[in-house]
Amino acid sequence: MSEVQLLPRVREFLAGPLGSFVDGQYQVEPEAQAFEVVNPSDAEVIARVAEASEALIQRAVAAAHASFHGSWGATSPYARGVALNRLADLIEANSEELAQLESVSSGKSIHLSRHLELAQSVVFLRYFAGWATKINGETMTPSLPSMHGEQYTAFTRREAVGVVAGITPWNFSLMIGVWKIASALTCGCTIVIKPSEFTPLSLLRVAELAVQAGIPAGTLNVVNGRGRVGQQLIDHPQVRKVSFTGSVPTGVAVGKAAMNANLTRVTLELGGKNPAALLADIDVEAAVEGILPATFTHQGQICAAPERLYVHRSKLQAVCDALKARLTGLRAGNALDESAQFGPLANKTHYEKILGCFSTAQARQQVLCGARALPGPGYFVEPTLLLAQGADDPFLKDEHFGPILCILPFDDDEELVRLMNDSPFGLGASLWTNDLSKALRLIPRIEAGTLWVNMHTFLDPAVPFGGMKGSGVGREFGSAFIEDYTELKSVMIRF
Ligand code: TXE
Repeated sequence: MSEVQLLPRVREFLAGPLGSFVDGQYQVEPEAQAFEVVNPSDAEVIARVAEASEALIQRAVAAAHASFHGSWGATSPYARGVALNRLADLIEANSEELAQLESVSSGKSIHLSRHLELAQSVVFLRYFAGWATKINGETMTPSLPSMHGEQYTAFTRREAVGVVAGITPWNFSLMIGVWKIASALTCGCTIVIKPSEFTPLSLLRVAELAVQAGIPAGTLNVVNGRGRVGQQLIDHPQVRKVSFTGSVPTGVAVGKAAMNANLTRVTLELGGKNPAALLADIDVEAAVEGILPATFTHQGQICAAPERLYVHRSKLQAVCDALKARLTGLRAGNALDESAQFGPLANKTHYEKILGCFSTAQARQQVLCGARALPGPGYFVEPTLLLAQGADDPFLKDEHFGPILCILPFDDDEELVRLMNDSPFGLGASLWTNDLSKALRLIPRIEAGTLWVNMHTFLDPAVPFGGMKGSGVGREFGSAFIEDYTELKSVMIRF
């Protein structure tokens, strides 16, 4: 077992004191209530973080508002791009420290923290930095009748919405936070971001690096705490937009609160119940090779990951055998253990939820493999395969957000489309086939914001991402994000 040793500066950071990062500096209110950060790999408390008071939240929004109407608002698009690229460089230069902070608080393997979360955060930042000088309006010629020889012209302007409240979940706290920070700042907005109380650490360091990158104090603020802090952010009259990523129930509550707070703009990236479909012509080994990491990376705690697997009946047995063979015997280990093949669930609450799912599956006798807790002080469970007991099986309906894949056979394409769309969610879906014509005919019929073919779960900054139906409102990435962080102003001129 080769466990990575924490860097001295990581140990020093964890020792605190820790709280929030507001107006260019750490702010730890001595009288504040502190909450504990637990390492999911061994259930040990690794840090204590002071929860932001309402007064500190007010100061954070005031600082963001001042920077929006001051230094950041006066920063040219080119200079915004330069600053974001400098932040990307600093995150890259400090990536090992940030990766360790993510792994000890979220249970993500150190490989995943390094090579996906940190590496991709830098890629996303540089992508968004490139947009800073390309956020434009259009000119148009009105067809108004000229009564006395007058003429008309018109144009649109894309104007930054203002102070953004970002609220993020615990699964990829740094990367999802960076998505919101980069989107907001490249458009000229400023941001107050509230990480999940389970993973409050890495974004504090990102805020500190932003100051080193020359991003003016108050432009990027981090306030830590539980849902109450998020709620107070949304209610603040100077918050013009909320960008939320998290569960469906919380997302609905956030959306309602935003509407009640003077119709604050809101984008919601919520959960899903993502289907993957293996068609009759698949190569079983190749398809299993793709489905396994898509489903079980980060112990299934990825919103876009497949939780339902529809397999053509002719391939069902071969697929089940191949999946079981690959999953049985994976070596679970500490998130800092570079040789571990499987890590812990992110927190005790989620661990207990997943154990409840296992009990249900065992009682229904649908377990093909796994469905047990693993020994050890941390929150470890077995990767699990279930056989659905019909199309209405609850494991095909409810999001569990864990290492559980539920399999159901299908016989023809019409049945497959019905099964894949039979869900209140519509975040992602995938088709696995070598029949391009069939894939292209099925793509328009599947209700999902992202449709992967012979792949699943991968994201790219150039490709918009977001949910249909109950999986969210709005899109991130690509050029789609601009709509959500700017107001479109129309100007008409008579001359
Ligand atoms: O979410 P929660 P979690 C989803 C995933 C899973 C969930 C896991 O499907 O369901 O996120 O993350 C704050 N007002 N996605 O458990 O509980 C809370 O403090 C304002 C989908 O963290 O919803 C935390 O910071 N804020 C996603 C954040 O909301 C409130 C990708 C999320 O908490 C609040 C990743 C309130 N009333 C995970 N209550 C995607 N689609 O991209 C809580 N919070």
